[in-house]
Amino acid sequence: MPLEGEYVPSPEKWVRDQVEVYERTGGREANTLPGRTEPVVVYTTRGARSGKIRKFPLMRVEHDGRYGMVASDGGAPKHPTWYHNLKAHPDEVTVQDGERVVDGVARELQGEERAQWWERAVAAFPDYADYQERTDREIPVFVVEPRS
Ligand code: F42
Repeated sequence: MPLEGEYVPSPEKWVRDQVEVYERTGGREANTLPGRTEPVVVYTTRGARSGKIRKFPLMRVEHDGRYGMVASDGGAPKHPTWYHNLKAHPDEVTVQDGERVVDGVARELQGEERAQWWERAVAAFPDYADYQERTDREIPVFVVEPRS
């Protein structure tokens, strides 16, 4: 079930355009990071304060039907806003992977489990390792598990 509420597109034009084309074409277009070959998926979450619907692409980190979300924001000094939104509403997340849309529950990972998903993330998108070098914060990683 899609999340209900008012959708507010990202203030970043490249992000909102990618979401719009990806959703419109079922992931046949706008399905990589611009200028790269690695695939993306599109997440839908709820704003922590506004309660409004937020959508954004992340690199596709998939394993056995579960999805890893890496809050790298290119190695920025602060966590992206969606990190806080997801912590506030972990049970309101969908992931669109091509034409497949999965309702899930997100969980921030720690320790061994984070290390395992971090390895998968870097295998999917090697630049994550450079992003970690650029910032003092430990880049958060979530797993999204489909609702049964
Ligand atoms: N970002 C990543 O972190 N990791 C990736 O792997 C990644 C890949 C990627 C691929 C393609 C692409 O187009 C973008 C990609 N990005 C990736 C960028 C990602 O999509 C996000 O744009 C980025 O992580 C920044 O996330 P952000 O949530 O900080 O976005 C900002 C620009 C934003 O949307 N700000 C809104 C605003 O209006 O300022 C936030 C609004 C919001 O969520 N408000 C909350 C609410 O309740 O509604 C309250 C906020 C509060 O202050 O409490």
